Amino acid sequence: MTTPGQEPEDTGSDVRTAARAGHVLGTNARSEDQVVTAAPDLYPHQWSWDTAFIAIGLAQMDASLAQRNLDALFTGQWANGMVPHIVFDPHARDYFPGPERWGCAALAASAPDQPQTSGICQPPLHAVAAKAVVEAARQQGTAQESSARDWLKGFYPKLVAWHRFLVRERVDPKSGLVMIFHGWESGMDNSPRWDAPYSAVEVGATLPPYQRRDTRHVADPSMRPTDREYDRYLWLVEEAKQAGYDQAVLAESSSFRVGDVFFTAIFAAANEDLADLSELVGAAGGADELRNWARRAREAVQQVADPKTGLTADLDLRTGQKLETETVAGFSPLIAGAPPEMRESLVAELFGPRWAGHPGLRWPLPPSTSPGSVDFRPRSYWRGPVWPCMSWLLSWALRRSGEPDAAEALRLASLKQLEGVDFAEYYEPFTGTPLGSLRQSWTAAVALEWLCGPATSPRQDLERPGL
Ligand code: 2M8
Repeated sequence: MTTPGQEPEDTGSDVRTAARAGHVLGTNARSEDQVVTAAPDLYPHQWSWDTAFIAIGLAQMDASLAQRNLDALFTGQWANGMVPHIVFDPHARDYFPGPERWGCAALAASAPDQPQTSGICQPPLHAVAAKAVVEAARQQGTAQESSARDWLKGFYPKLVAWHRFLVRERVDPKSGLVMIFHGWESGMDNSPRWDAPYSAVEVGATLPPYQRRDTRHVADPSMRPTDREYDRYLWLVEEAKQAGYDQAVLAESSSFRVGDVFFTAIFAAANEDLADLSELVGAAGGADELRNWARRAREAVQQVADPKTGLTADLDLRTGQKLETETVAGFSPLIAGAPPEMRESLVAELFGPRWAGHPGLRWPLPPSTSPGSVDFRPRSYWRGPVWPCMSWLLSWALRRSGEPDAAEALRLASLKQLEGVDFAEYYEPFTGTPLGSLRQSWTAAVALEWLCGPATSPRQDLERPGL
């Protein structure tokens, strides 16, 4: 592990990394509106949580550009408050499943006609992004700060509507965890977390034929989910369509219904940040409700934590089974907030031999699945590779919950990982080889935040009471 507080030896390489990251975000931006897509070939649209990460990175350079990206995503927000997981660009056709397959505008009363969107959601990191944007604007001068505050007045109610959707439609009353109806909603599509619930999904004979496009954009198809997995992903889309994307129907009928602990942890953190923002827009009256949602989400996360390690499990809501897999999502209490003893044991676990302290790793960073697990596959997507966006989320959470040394260790190791190589979607843990999409926007964005954001100049206003 890197010694806490240690500076990267070669600051010139940091400047080069920051310049390369800015370049990737610039070339991934659409020329007409400066909206940054998730990746040029593999993901040529706006993805929901990718956009939150992208905004956090862009904000370090230009807060108004970050605002524009969040605004563009929210043009796809549904009337029921849901922020869909993809907002489609009508000019980019080379992605499957595209808008025709989802059919949202025709099937769901709350879906917008334009822009076209998918019919499911992803983890709600957007309030965290909005807070980061406002804080970055404050550092950029009085004019930027005042324009960010004006922007927030319009954006804040959209965030509240999004969070209210989750509380109304998705919080499982019994466990308090956020329910998801598709593994894509977790953002960790083929993670071993979902192996058991997916094994019960029976693909119907009426699944319309389809042609995958994703495998064409990677060097080796084994980096992507298998065809069998894809059949199930597409079948769940058919089920959602049959339900007319009605959330109450899906909560009863979907053959994939899981309490997602990591989604819930992000929801806890996002509610805290939204409560902080409420004061800035003169809506402090709403803060109590938001902090209450945060508390409930935090408690739900802690409820599924192992008493010894603090590592969490997801919950299969169809069977009541606890899904105990060794994935990076196990560190959810670090994101949601945890009592000091739980935090300490999770930090020890994080840098221990089953995770970032595994002796074979190229860089001391947590892989998406523990190398000690039977489910570990070093090159296969969410089943083993290291994802910089996850390392960032953990380092951000550690920084704000009073673990600056651990946060700094992840930051420094990640900057080493990204030095002189592509901003890939994910990295092989033992060799450091870049895998998947090689110009992935959120990877470039988190590099910018690590290099230009508050971690490089600790600020008082990042101290968070109450966690
Ligand atoms: C991946 O998911 C999409 C489906 O939503 C795909 O494989 O086609 C995931 O890594 C997800 O977390 C991410 O938001 C998306 C775009 O980067 O790609």
